[in-house]
Amino acid sequence: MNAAELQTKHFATLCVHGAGEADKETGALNTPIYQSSTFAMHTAQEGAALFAGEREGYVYTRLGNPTTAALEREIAFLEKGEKALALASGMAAASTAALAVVASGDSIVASNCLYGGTHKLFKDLLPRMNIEVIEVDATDSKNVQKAMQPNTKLIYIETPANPSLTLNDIPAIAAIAKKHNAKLLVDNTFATPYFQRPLELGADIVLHSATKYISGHGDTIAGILVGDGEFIDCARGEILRDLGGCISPFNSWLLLRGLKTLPVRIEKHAFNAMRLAKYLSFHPKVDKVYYPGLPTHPQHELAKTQMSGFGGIVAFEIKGGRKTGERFINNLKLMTIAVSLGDVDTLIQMPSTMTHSTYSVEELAAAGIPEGLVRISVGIEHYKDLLDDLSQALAKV
Ligand code: LCS
Repeated sequence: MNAAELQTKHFATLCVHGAGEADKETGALNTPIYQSSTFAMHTAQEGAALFAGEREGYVYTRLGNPTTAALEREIAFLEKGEKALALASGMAAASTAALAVVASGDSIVASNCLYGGTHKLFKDLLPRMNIEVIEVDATDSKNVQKAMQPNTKLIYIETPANPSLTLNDIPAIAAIAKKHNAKLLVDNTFATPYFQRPLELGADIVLHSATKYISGHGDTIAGILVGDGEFIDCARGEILRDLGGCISPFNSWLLLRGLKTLPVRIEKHAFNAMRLAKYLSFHPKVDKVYYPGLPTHPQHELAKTQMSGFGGIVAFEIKGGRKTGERFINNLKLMTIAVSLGDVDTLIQMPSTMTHSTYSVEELAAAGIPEGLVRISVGIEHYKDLLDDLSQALAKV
């Protein structure tokens, strides 16, 4: 089936069938791993034409690779974008995207609740390059509007956000970006294109830490950007080319494999997450549960309009705060204490001292991340075994 016909099919079918292209030479249904750093040229003139951009083709894997290109075609297809760029990590994607859009003297308006690594990039490295980052509570789009400056070129949000699970209104913020001639980037790591497609909602750029649900198995670090041709060509040709954060062909292949099972995995993650969220919300030792699928979530209505499911991450506050939270975590038997998320295994951690330890006490408070918050990346085990583990560990605190 060709790509145009496939576009009329359901998302799960698109994931399995990819962008509709079997290997032209061999018919191999799975894209081979082109584990080659360089590509032979037939003549010196061909090499010159490739470097001059007068001819298309592979030159060197930092600049492009057939396995990576298959991944990029597929993710662009799933996110409904023109082009995609795969990179070595989500952070390589974040820094590459920022530098493709802003330069010294420009500013970025960003959500004040982002993955701790992205927050650090915005707080430390970009300001050293004379790029100002203004962080606001983007759960209220009016704060984004108020923060916009004449030199603002990029709005950067994460929805649902890590780890507070707060949402940002993508269409409303896209309208602000458009009015100010800025680009809107949405980190779509938590939702995946299965539950949310920001480009269809007006965003300009989508970012993934593909380390998470796209890989799905906890065996790869990778990042992806999706956007229009001009942006992706700039990100590849002017930023990745110089900074060098390219993905390996093997990791691209792992992501291609991961994408095939994304729909079944994410459905199961979300099914399990809802059960854990409900259980925790009735538990006497739990103060508050953060999950966009619960009607008590302050943006549950927004979640229903811009997402088609609520994802696999649940956070909660245990009565007694950080010390009790630590004791609870230490008593778990099945869940693994680990950062990262989106793996088939359930992973649990405390953002304030781990993934978001780059935040100051004041920044944690502004971002709505209590010191004792516990974040669970709910895996695809049987949910009853996960509930049993929560129950026995909560009984011990
Ligand atoms: N964006 C989000 C939403 C993330 O959660 C992460 C990593 C990144 C970007 C960066 O991606 P990476 O370079 O790690 O592929 N989040 C992590 C987390 O919550 N625990 O460990 C890493």
